[in-house]
Amino acid sequence: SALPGGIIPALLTPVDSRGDILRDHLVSLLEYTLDCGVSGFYVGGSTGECFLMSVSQRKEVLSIASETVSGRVPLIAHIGAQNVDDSFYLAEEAHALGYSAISAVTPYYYGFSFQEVFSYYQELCQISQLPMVMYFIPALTGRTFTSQEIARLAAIPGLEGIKFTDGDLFKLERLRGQLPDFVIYSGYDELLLPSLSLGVNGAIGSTYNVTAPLVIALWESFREGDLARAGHLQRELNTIIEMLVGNNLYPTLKDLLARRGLGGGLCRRPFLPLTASQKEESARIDTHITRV
Ligand code: HMN
Repeated sequence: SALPGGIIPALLTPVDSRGDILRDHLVSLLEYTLDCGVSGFYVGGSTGECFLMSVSQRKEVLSIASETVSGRVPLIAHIGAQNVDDSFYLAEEAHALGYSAISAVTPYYYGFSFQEVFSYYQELCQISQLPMVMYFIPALTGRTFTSQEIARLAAIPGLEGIKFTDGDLFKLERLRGQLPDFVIYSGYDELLLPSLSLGVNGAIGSTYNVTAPLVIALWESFREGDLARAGHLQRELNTIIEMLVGNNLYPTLKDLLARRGLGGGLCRRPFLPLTASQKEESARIDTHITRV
Protein backbone atom coordinates (compact mmCIF):
# COMPACT_ATOMS: atom_id res chain seq x y z
CA SER A 1 0.00 0.00 0.00
CA ALA A 2 1.06 3.60 -0.64
CA LEU A 3 -0.09 4.52 2.85
CA PRO A 4 2.67 5.67 5.21
CA GLY A 5 3.57 3.75 8.37
CA GLY A 6 5.28 5.02 11.51
CA ILE A 7 4.51 7.92 13.81
CA ILE A 8 2.13 10.46 12.29
CA PRO A 9 1.02 13.53 14.25
CA ALA A 10 -2.64 14.48 13.94
CA LEU A 11 -1.74 18.04 13.09
CA LEU A 12 -2.97 20.87 15.32
CA THR A 13 -4.26 24.03 13.64
CA PRO A 14 -3.03 27.22 15.33
CA VAL A 15 -5.61 30.03 15.09
CA ASP A 16 -5.83 33.56 16.45
CA SER A 17 -8.54 34.93 18.77
CA ARG A 18 -10.88 35.47 15.80
CA GLY A 19 -10.37 31.86 14.74
CA ASP A 20 -8.27 32.70 11.66
CA ILE A 21 -5.44 30.33 10.75
CA LEU A 22 -1.96 31.38 11.87
CA ARG A 23 0.10 30.28 8.88
CA ASP A 24 3.51 31.01 10.42
CA HIS A 25 2.72 29.01 13.55
CA LEU A 26 1.47 26.10 11.48
CA VAL A 27 4.65 26.17 9.41
CA SER A 28 6.78 26.23 12.61
CA LEU A 29 4.92 23.22 13.98
CA LEU A 30 5.40 21.29 10.73
CA GLU A 31 9.13 22.09 10.57
CA TYR A 32 9.67 21.23 14.24
CA THR A 33 7.95 17.83 14.02
CA LEU A 34 9.69 17.03 10.73
CA ASP A 35 13.03 17.69 12.48
CA CYS A 36 11.95 15.20 15.16
CA GLY A 37 11.65 12.55 12.41
CA VAL A 38 7.91 11.94 12.08
CA SER A 39 6.80 9.71 9.17
CA GLY A 40 3.90 11.80 7.89
CA PHE A 41 1.04 14.06 8.94
CA TYR A 42 -2.69 13.53 9.38
CA VAL A 43 -4.03 16.93 8.36
CA GLY A 44 -7.41 18.36 9.27
CA GLY A 45 -8.69 15.68 11.63
CA SER A 46 -10.39 16.05 15.00
CA THR A 47 -7.17 17.43 16.40
CA GLY A 48 -7.06 19.90 13.52
CA GLU A 49 -10.53 21.13 14.63
CA CYS A 50 -11.98 20.39 11.18
CA PHE A 51 -15.52 20.14 12.53
CA LEU A 52 -15.24 23.73 13.79
CA MET A 53 -14.00 25.17 10.50
CA SER A 54 -15.38 26.39 7.22
CA VAL A 55 -14.56 24.42 4.09
CA SER A 56 -12.32 27.22 2.84
CA GLN A 57 -10.34 27.14 6.09
CA ARG A 58 -9.98 23.38 5.80
CA LYS A 59 -8.66 23.84 2.28
CA GLU A 60 -6.26 26.51 3.52
CA VAL A 61 -4.83 24.11 6.12
CA LEU A 62 -4.44 21.34 3.52
CA SER A 63 -2.61 23.72 1.24
CA ILE A 64 -0.28 25.21 3.88
CA ALA A 65 0.72 21.68 4.97
CA SER A 66 1.44 20.45 1.45
CA GLU A 67 3.40 23.58 0.49
CA THR A 68 5.48 23.41 3.65
CA VAL A 69 6.16 19.69 3.70
CA SER A 70 6.72 19.71 -0.05
CA GLY A 71 7.11 15.95 -0.45
CA ARG A 72 9.43 15.34 2.51
CA VAL A 73 6.92 12.93 4.09
CA PRO A 74 3.53 11.60 2.93
CA LEU A 75 0.39 13.48 3.94
CA ILE A 76 -3.08 12.18 4.73
CA ALA A 77 -5.95 14.66 4.32
CA HIS A 78 -8.97 14.20 6.54
CA ILE A 79 -11.89 15.22 4.32
CA GLY A 80 -14.84 13.85 6.31
CA ALA A 81 -17.76 16.27 6.69
CA GLN A 82 -21.47 16.25 7.42
CA ASN A 83 -22.16 17.50 3.90
CA VAL A 84 -20.95 14.93 1.34
CA ASP A 85 -20.40 17.61 -1.28
CA ASP A 86 -17.84 19.20 1.04
CA SER A 87 -16.10 15.82 1.36
CA PHE A 88 -15.97 15.38 -2.42
CA TYR A 89 -14.64 18.90 -2.86
CA LEU A 90 -11.92 18.45 -0.21
CA ALA A 91 -10.99 15.05 -1.65
CA GLU A 92 -10.38 16.68 -5.04
CA GLU A 93 -8.34 19.43 -3.41
CA ALA A 94 -6.25 16.87 -1.54
CA HIS A 95 -5.48 15.09 -4.78
CA ALA A 96 -4.56 18.33 -6.55
CA LEU A 97 -2.29 19.29 -3.62
CA GLY A 98 -0.31 16.05 -3.85
CA TYR A 99 -1.66 14.25 -0.78
CA SER A 100 -0.91 10.53 -0.54
CA ALA A 101 -4.26 9.55 0.92
CA ILE A 102 -7.60 10.80 2.14
CA SER A 103 -9.43 9.86 5.30
CA ALA A 104 -13.03 10.32 6.37
CA VAL A 105 -14.71 9.92 9.72
CA THR A 106 -17.61 7.47 9.70
CA PRO A 107 -20.86 9.40 9.08
CA TYR A 108 -22.26 10.56 12.40
CA TYR A 109 -25.14 12.27 14.22
CA TYR A 110 -28.07 10.74 12.32
CA GLY A 111 -27.51 7.12 13.27
CA PHE A 112 -26.97 5.95 9.70
CA SER A 113 -27.45 2.31 8.75
CA PHE A 114 -24.49 0.15 7.78
CA GLN A 115 -25.67 0.23 4.14
CA GLU A 116 -25.66 4.04 4.19
CA VAL A 117 -22.14 4.12 5.61
CA PHE A 118 -21.02 1.54 3.04
CA SER A 119 -22.46 3.60 0.15
CA TYR A 120 -20.81 6.74 1.47
CA TYR A 121 -17.33 5.20 1.39
CA GLN A 122 -18.00 3.44 -1.89
CA GLU A 123 -18.91 6.71 -3.58
CA LEU A 124 -15.96 8.60 -2.06
CA CYS A 125 -13.57 5.84 -3.15
CA GLN A 126 -15.01 5.78 -6.67
CA ILE A 127 -14.65 9.53 -7.08
CA SER A 128 -11.23 9.97 -5.49
CA GLN A 129 -7.99 8.72 -7.02
CA LEU A 130 -6.40 8.53 -3.58
CA PRO A 131 -6.48 5.60 -1.14
CA MET A 132 -9.00 6.02 1.68
CA VAL A 133 -8.33 5.55 5.40
CA MET A 134 -11.63 5.20 7.25
CA TYR A 135 -11.60 7.04 10.58
CA PHE A 136 -13.17 4.90 13.28
CA ILE A 137 -13.75 6.81 16.52
CA PRO A 138 -16.94 5.45 18.11
CA ALA A 139 -16.52 7.46 21.34
CA LEU A 140 -17.00 10.70 19.38
CA THR A 141 -19.28 9.59 16.53
CA GLY A 142 -21.56 7.54 18.76
CA ARG A 143 -21.56 4.82 16.11
CA THR A 144 -19.55 1.63 16.40
CA PHE A 145 -19.00 -1.18 13.90
CA THR A 146 -18.21 -4.85 14.42
CA SER A 147 -14.99 -6.27 13.04
CA GLN A 148 -17.12 -8.10 10.44
CA GLU A 149 -18.66 -4.80 9.32
CA ILE A 150 -15.24 -3.15 9.13
CA ALA A 151 -14.02 -6.09 7.05
CA ARG A 152 -16.92 -5.52 4.62
CA LEU A 153 -15.94 -1.85 4.33
CA ALA A 154 -12.30 -2.89 3.82
CA ALA A 155 -13.40 -4.83 0.73
CA ILE A 156 -14.41 -1.58 -1.02
CA PRO A 157 -11.82 -0.96 -3.75
CA GLY A 158 -9.63 1.94 -2.63
CA LEU A 159 -10.48 1.66 1.06
CA GLU A 160 -7.02 0.61 2.16
CA GLY A 161 -6.78 1.45 5.82
CA ILE A 162 -8.38 2.41 9.10
CA LYS A 163 -7.52 4.83 11.84
CA PHE A 164 -8.61 2.69 14.76
CA THR A 165 -9.43 5.00 17.68
CA ASP A 166 -11.05 2.57 20.06
CA GLY A 167 -10.02 0.80 23.24
CA ASP A 168 -11.37 -2.54 22.03
CA LEU A 169 -8.09 -4.31 21.34
CA PHE A 170 -9.86 -7.62 20.78
CA LYS A 171 -11.55 -5.99 17.80
CA LEU A 172 -8.19 -4.67 16.61
CA GLU A 173 -6.63 -8.12 16.87
CA ARG A 174 -9.52 -9.77 15.01
CA LEU A 175 -9.20 -7.20 12.20
CA ARG A 176 -5.43 -7.63 11.93
CA GLY A 177 -5.81 -11.40 11.70
CA GLN A 178 -8.55 -11.26 9.10
CA LEU A 179 -7.04 -8.53 6.92
CA PRO A 180 -3.26 -8.94 6.70
CA ASP A 181 -2.86 -6.31 3.95
CA PHE A 182 -5.15 -3.69 5.46
CA VAL A 183 -3.28 -0.70 6.92
CA ILE A 184 -4.20 -0.16 10.56
CA TYR A 185 -3.27 2.97 12.47
CA SER A 186 -3.42 3.10 16.24
CA GLY A 187 -5.56 6.10 17.21
CA TYR A 188 -5.30 6.18 21.00
CA ASP A 189 -1.84 7.37 21.94
CA GLU A 190 -2.37 5.75 25.37
CA LEU A 191 -2.53 2.31 23.72
CA LEU A 192 0.33 2.53 21.24
CA LEU A 193 2.50 -0.26 22.66
CA PRO A 194 -0.29 -2.87 22.99
CA SER A 195 -1.46 -1.87 19.49
CA LEU A 196 2.08 -2.36 18.14
CA SER A 197 2.16 -5.80 19.68
CA LEU A 198 -1.03 -6.59 17.72
CA GLY A 199 0.59 -5.50 14.45
CA VAL A 200 -0.53 -1.97 13.61
CA ASN A 201 1.31 -0.32 10.71
CA GLY A 202 1.47 3.14 12.20
CA ALA A 203 0.03 5.51 14.74
CA ILE A 204 -1.85 8.79 14.31
CA GLY A 205 -2.25 10.94 17.40
CA SER A 206 -2.72 14.40 18.84
CA THR A 207 -0.07 14.18 21.55
CA TYR A 208 2.64 13.40 18.97
CA ASN A 209 2.65 17.13 18.14
CA VAL A 210 4.55 17.65 21.41
CA THR A 211 6.05 14.23 22.24
CA ALA A 212 7.45 13.13 18.86
CA PRO A 213 11.00 12.29 20.04
CA LEU A 214 9.67 10.12 22.89
CA VAL A 215 7.10 8.30 20.84
CA ILE A 216 9.56 7.67 18.00
CA ALA A 217 11.93 6.20 20.61
CA LEU A 218 9.09 3.94 21.81
CA TRP A 219 8.42 2.82 18.21
CA GLU A 220 12.11 2.06 17.63
CA SER A 221 12.51 0.24 20.95
CA PHE A 222 9.59 -1.99 20.01
CA ARG A 223 11.08 -2.71 16.58
CA GLU A 224 14.43 -3.57 18.14
CA GLY A 225 12.66 -5.96 20.52
CA ASP A 226 13.51 -3.88 23.60
CA LEU A 227 10.13 -4.29 25.28
CA ALA A 228 11.37 -3.12 28.66
CA ARG A 229 12.37 0.25 27.21
CA ALA A 230 9.20 0.46 25.09
CA GLY A 231 7.10 -0.24 28.18
CA HIS A 232 8.98 2.36 30.19
CA LEU A 233 8.40 4.97 27.47
CA GLN A 234 4.68 4.13 27.18
CA ARG A 235 4.34 4.61 30.94
CA GLU A 236 6.11 7.97 30.81
CA LEU A 237 3.98 9.04 27.84
CA ASN A 238 0.79 7.94 29.57
CA THR A 239 1.59 10.07 32.60
CA ILE A 240 1.93 13.02 30.20
CA ILE A 241 -1.27 12.07 28.32
CA GLU A 242 -3.20 11.79 31.57
CA MET A 243 -2.11 15.30 32.54
CA LEU A 244 -2.92 16.65 29.06
CA VAL A 245 -6.38 15.10 28.89
CA GLY A 246 -7.16 16.43 32.38
CA ASN A 247 -6.28 19.99 31.36
CA ASN A 248 -8.29 20.61 28.13
CA LEU A 249 -6.20 18.70 25.59
CA TYR A 250 -6.00 20.82 22.43
CA PRO A 251 -5.53 24.26 24.04
CA THR A 252 -2.88 22.72 26.28
CA LEU A 253 -1.02 21.15 23.34
CA LYS A 254 -0.94 24.59 21.71
CA ASP A 255 0.23 26.23 24.91
CA LEU A 256 3.10 23.73 25.03
CA LEU A 257 4.07 24.67 21.48
CA ALA A 258 4.07 28.34 22.51
CA ARG A 259 6.41 27.51 25.41
CA ARG A 260 8.83 26.04 22.86
CA GLY A 261 8.82 29.21 20.80
CA LEU A 262 6.67 27.68 18.05
CA GLY A 263 3.67 29.96 18.41
CA GLY A 264 0.88 27.46 18.85
CA GLY A 265 -2.00 29.91 18.87
CA LEU A 266 -5.47 29.26 20.25
CA CYS A 267 -8.35 26.91 19.46
CA ARG A 268 -11.59 27.80 17.71
CA ARG A 269 -14.73 28.41 19.75
CA PRO A 270 -16.43 26.79 21.64
CA PHE A 271 -13.01 25.73 22.97
CA LEU A 272 -12.00 28.24 25.62
CA PRO A 273 -8.49 29.57 26.20
CA LEU A 274 -6.67 28.07 29.19
CA THR A 275 -7.43 29.62 32.57
CA ALA A 276 -4.60 30.84 34.79
CA SER A 277 -4.55 27.57 36.73
CA GLN A 278 -4.65 25.52 33.52
CA LYS A 279 -1.65 27.55 32.32
CA GLU A 280 0.19 26.65 35.50
CA GLU A 281 -0.60 22.98 34.94
CA SER A 282 0.61 23.33 31.35
CA ALA A 283 3.93 24.69 32.65
CA ARG A 284 4.20 21.60 34.89
CA ILE A 285 3.46 19.32 31.93
CA ASP A 286 6.14 21.11 29.92
CA THR A 287 8.71 20.54 32.67
CA HIS A 288 7.63 16.93 32.95
CA ILE A 289 8.10 16.28 29.22
CA THR A 290 11.58 17.80 29.15
CA ARG A 291 12.65 15.67 32.15
CA VAL A 292 11.71 12.32 30.54
C1 HMN B 1 -7.45 13.26 14.72
O1 HMN B 1 -8.43 12.89 14.07
O2 HMN B 1 -7.02 14.39 14.64
C2 HMN B 1 -6.73 12.36 15.67
O3 HMN B 1 -6.13 11.33 15.01
C3 HMN B 1 -7.50 11.93 16.82
C4 HMN B 1 -6.64 11.08 17.75
O4 HMN B 1 -7.01 9.73 17.62
C5 HMN B 1 -6.80 11.57 19.14
N1 HMN B 1 -8.18 11.46 19.51
C6 HMN B 1 -8.85 12.52 19.94
O5 HMN B 1 -8.32 13.59 20.18
C7 HMN B 1 -10.30 12.35 20.14
C8 HMN B 1 -5.89 10.86 20.12
O6 HMN B 1 -4.59 11.18 19.74
C9 HMN B 1 -6.15 11.34 21.55
O7 HMN B 1 -6.14 12.75 21.60
C10 HMN B 1 -5.09 10.83 22.51
O8 HMN B 1 -5.05 9.43 22.44
C11 HMN B 1 -5.36 11.31 23.94
O9 HMN B 1 -6.52 10.68 24.45
